[in-house]
Amino acid sequence: MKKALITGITGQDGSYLAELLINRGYRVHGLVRRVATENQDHRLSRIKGLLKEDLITLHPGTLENYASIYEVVKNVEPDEVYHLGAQSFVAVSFDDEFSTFNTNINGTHHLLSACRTIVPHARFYFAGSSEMFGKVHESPQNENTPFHPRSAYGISKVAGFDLTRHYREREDIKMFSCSGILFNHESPRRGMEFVTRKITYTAAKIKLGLAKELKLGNPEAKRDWGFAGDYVEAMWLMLQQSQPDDYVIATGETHSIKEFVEKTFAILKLNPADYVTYANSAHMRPAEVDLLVGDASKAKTVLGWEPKVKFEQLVQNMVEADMKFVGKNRGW
Ligand code: NDP
Ligand code: GDR
Repeated sequence: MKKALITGITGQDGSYLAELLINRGYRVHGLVRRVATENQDHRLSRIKGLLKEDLITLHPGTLENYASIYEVVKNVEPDEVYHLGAQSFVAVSFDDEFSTFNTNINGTHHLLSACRTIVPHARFYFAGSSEMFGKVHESPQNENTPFHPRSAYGISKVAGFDLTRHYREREDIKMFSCSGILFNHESPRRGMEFVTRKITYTAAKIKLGLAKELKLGNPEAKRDWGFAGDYVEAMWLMLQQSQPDDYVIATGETHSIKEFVEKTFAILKLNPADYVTYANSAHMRPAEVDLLVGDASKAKTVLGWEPKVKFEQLVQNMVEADMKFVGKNRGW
């Protein structure tokens, strides 16, 4: 039985990826921060079902600490490593550059270095991001588009991407290490701080009479939004190829924040003008990425990957899930 190690297993992507790997017959191990185990209903909520059925093994550790990463890799001896753990909120990276770099750059270096020493033949996936394109040099963006990050988060992902490629290209290491350059992907399991989930969750609360307003930042920012369940499949496919490489994963469609709001409120038969305000200073970014849209034709040709869920369906699924979620937790 193949063994996979996932960092970031408690997050949105980690939970979908764990399910996919279990279904494909892997024994799945996950790195978790000790604090996550203190309250099972909070940080472990996305993988609660898997834990109950004893389908995954959790290992305490933090990305910032080489010794703890080394121990986990030594104990698991994984065949495949999916490095998803990160300070993943772009907005926070403007306020806290240091911990973003520490977790995202050092964390990636620690894991690559431990794998190189203990399991040099393991296959390694790094969670790169469309934020690496930042102030885009062309549209749509593909694997050859130059990087121009606009946040500490974006800079940290460029560093992680370069480290991953370096470990692949160094003649004395030659690791099977790949980066996915993933554009935004969402789901009912998306963290509440990200704009899509903030919109669907708050709109559901408004519909059920539990909230009165939704305050947002830049309405004109555009994103290429896909479904997380589709995107974790691409991660797995990258590690099943005969050669390691990097791939853009995207839908090729772009929509503004305002469009996402309008679609959500239309589904709920509400008028957004009655509830939504924009340009709230707390949610504006000091450097914005205005138009991100990906060209995933390499992934289609080489991996045979295509997104199944597109914008309209994604919004519909998230709204329906949040109506159930808010309804169930009424009074929170
Ligand atoms: P989430 O924010 O949902 O999950 C982040 C995960 O990282 C959590 O499990 C979190 O653990 C873990 N983590 C954070 N800091 C540390 C640390 N110091 N040590 C160990 N673990 C840590 O992210 P997503 O699932 O959405 O994204 C997965 C990865 O893909 C991230 O690297 C993200 O940057 C990247 N990405 C995401 C995209 C998206 O649209 N979702 C697009 C492109 C890239 P805890 O539960 O303890 O906080
Ligand atoms: P992003 O996602 O920064 O693209 O990073 P987020 O949902 O936070 O922002 C998307 C866009 O929405 C605008 N926006 C707001 N954003 C938030 N969070 N809250 C608001 O109230 C709000 N109002 C407007 C933002 O300015 C931005 O333009 C996500 C993360 O998953 C990263 O880890 C990942 O690498 C990238 O996607 C690709």
